[in-house]
Amino acid sequence: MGAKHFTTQVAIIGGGPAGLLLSHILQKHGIESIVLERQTKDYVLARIRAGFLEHGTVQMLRDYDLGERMDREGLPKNGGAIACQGKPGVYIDTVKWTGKQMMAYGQTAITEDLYAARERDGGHVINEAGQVALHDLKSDRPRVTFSKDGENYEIACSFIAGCDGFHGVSRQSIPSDVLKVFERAYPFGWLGIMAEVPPLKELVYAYHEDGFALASQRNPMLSRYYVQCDINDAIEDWTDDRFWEALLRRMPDDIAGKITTGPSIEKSIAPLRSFVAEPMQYGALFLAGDAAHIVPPTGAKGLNLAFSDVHYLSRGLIEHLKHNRSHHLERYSADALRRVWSAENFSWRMTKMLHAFPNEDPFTRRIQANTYDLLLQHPPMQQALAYEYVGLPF
Ligand code: RFL
Ligand code: PHB
Repeated sequence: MGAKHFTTQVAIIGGGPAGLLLSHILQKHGIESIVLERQTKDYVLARIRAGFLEHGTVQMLRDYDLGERMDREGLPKNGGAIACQGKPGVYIDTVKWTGKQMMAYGQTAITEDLYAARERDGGHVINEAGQVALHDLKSDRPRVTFSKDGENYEIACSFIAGCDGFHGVSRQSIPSDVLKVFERAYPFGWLGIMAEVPPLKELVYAYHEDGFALASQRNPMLSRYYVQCDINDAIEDWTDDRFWEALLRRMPDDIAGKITTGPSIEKSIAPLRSFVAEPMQYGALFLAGDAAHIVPPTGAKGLNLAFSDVHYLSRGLIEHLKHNRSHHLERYSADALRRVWSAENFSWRMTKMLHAFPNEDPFTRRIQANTYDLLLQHPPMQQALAYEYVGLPF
């Protein structure tokens, strides 16, 4: 049986935050798109990931009428605290150094808001799209084929946005002799838990010789905590008791004393990885978000970076499709990659400063300790960190 046909201007692969936001912005500018998502909506909404938004991300969500619930339920933050075993802590005050606030608001809530907006505005999102394949990327009539409920479909479009995350099909559709990959794996992961207990007032990143720990939050009754774990650990290795014991030991005593513990309602392990694929364009295909790059979560940049890609890509697509100018679309990969590499750099430095690296040689450990001392003793170092943490300008 032949495939059923759709036509649209932009086919968007992946209905995570990047794909949904792109579709929303394009629609605001009168541009049609279809989002193809492999999973069910419930599955996408159940994923628990990032939680800390840069100033520019918050502004972008507000600018596109997506800020209402965030401004009601999100927790504005003036920065975050960094601690290091046996030393005084340092507060990275983004308001003092940059005049800008950040926001604790979970990716889960953002994805809910984006789905709600797509449904309200009649956006075309197809969940449970299987066997997505991209064709004729070097032509001016690229196509996407997929299957759903046993039927085959084809979408004819002008452009394809690959927003399908690290394991998606879009990046893999670019010939390997075109794509350059830059990668670093870290010899540890993060074990994260969610617990229905009041969080600390501030985010706290802590170095300890046993490993990194992070205190974060989602709302006044929902805490998010992480500890560095072995890359080979399984979830079953970590009872709640073991988790809390590790967290409290790794946090400075005065901070540990303020942490409310309780049963976890979610627990998962994420590997840490730095990854960039270049270029972020191949013919009519444009990659955005985790499809093109991964950062270790230490800098809280992953989701923010996905949204900054969407900023550059939507600008280029709107200019091209509405005004027939291709200046920004042609520069998309170069513009997006400049910011991607700055976030990779920041996330890599934060990861190196704050984690216990197995089999570290004593020289490297001294350099690591000194990096923290420099930060602690020199306000300009804090200012520089605050400038990157709050998010570079687009
Ligand atoms: P996503 O969120 O991965 O969304 C991609 C979507 O594409 C779908 N998909 C496909 N659809 C159709 N056909 C295919 N062949 C497809 N293949 C995949 C997927 O089902 C999915 O819905 O990428 P996007 O939109 O670029 O957003 C990026 C962010 O999700 C990501 O950067 C952050 O969540 C990274 N990240 C974290 N970032 C932080 O800043 N702080 C964190 O604490 C944090 N924790 C995490 C994370 C990422 C994790 N992953 C990827 C496993 C924890 C985890 C576990
Ligand atoms: C989170 O709340 O999940 C979070 C916050 C800050 C980070 C990473 C994760 O750097």
